[in-house]
Amino acid sequence: MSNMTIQWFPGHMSKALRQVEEKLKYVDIVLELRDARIPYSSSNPKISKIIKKKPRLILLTKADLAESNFTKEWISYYKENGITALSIDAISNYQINKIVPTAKLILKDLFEKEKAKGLKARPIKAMIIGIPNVGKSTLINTLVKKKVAQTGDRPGVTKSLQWINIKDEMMLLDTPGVLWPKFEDQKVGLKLAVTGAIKDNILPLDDVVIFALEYLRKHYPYRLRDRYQLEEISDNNIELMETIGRKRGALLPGNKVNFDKVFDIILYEIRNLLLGRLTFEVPNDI
Ligand SMILES: Nc1nc2c(ncn2[C@@H]2O[C@H](COP(=O)(O)OP(=O)(O)O)[C@@H](O)[C@H]2O)c(=O)[nH]1
Ligand SMILES: [Mg+2]
Repeated sequence: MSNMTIQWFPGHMSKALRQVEEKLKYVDIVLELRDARIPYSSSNPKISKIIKKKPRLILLTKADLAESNFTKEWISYYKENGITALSIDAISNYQINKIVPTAKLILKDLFEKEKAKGLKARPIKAMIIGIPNVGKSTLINTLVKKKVAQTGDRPGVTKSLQWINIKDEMMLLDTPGVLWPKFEDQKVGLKLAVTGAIKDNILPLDDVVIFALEYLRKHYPYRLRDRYQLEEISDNNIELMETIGRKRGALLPGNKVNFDKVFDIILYEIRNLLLGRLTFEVPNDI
């Protein structure tokens, strides 16, 4: 592996966590987004400490890109740990309408207590958090499209915060909490890069592509073979990339393989379902 030093700003991470922590007191529940293809690597390891006992719903985003049986495994894994998780796809609207009812179920006790005290029924107050590119804005837009209204000028709602009303049942803080992934662990960084969570110039692209090919060779060999029409899958990464490059005509003058082009082809195809739905980590890995 080549040098994997990452431009890393711990200050950003603590500031982001602090901002989430400050807003926590205004909401009933946190909707924590994680990428269904890498639910562990796309989370922030410090978030559980910050959230403490605040109710939480984990939303596994981009479920359309992940293998559904593994997504189910993750959901069971969270359940075993006392956390409710729901897989969603904010582009095709898959399970979007389950978010509010699931949040209601999680908050059942709280609302029953309020009712017993004679308080009026009220919308759930929620905030969305997650690492960059996990789908926060897309989800907010999808939820908003389902119903109108921007801010909440309701009694008992802090004026300085902006809320988005989702039907009459939920109010969402209009700015999501941005978490930073923790990619000091090489594998975590590589998974974030393969799925496009971090920009392609952050890690050396050859490392990212080699990681992806090794993962595919081990877990999805038949897909590699079919996609690139390989008779056999070479154990040698350079040789494998060369074969793919030649098959695709990614060549430089002198009939040499254009590796930069090969990197782009492979990453594009992985990220855009051309090798099928892919999951890059399962609960057993962690
Ligand atoms: N396939 C798929 N792509 C998604 C989904 N949600 C978001 N995206 C894409 O992921 C990228 C980042 O989404 P965005 O909402 O901007 O992420 P944010 O940085 O967390 O706000 C965009 O290209 C979205 O189109 C999803 O459920 N499925
Ligand atoms: Mg955004």
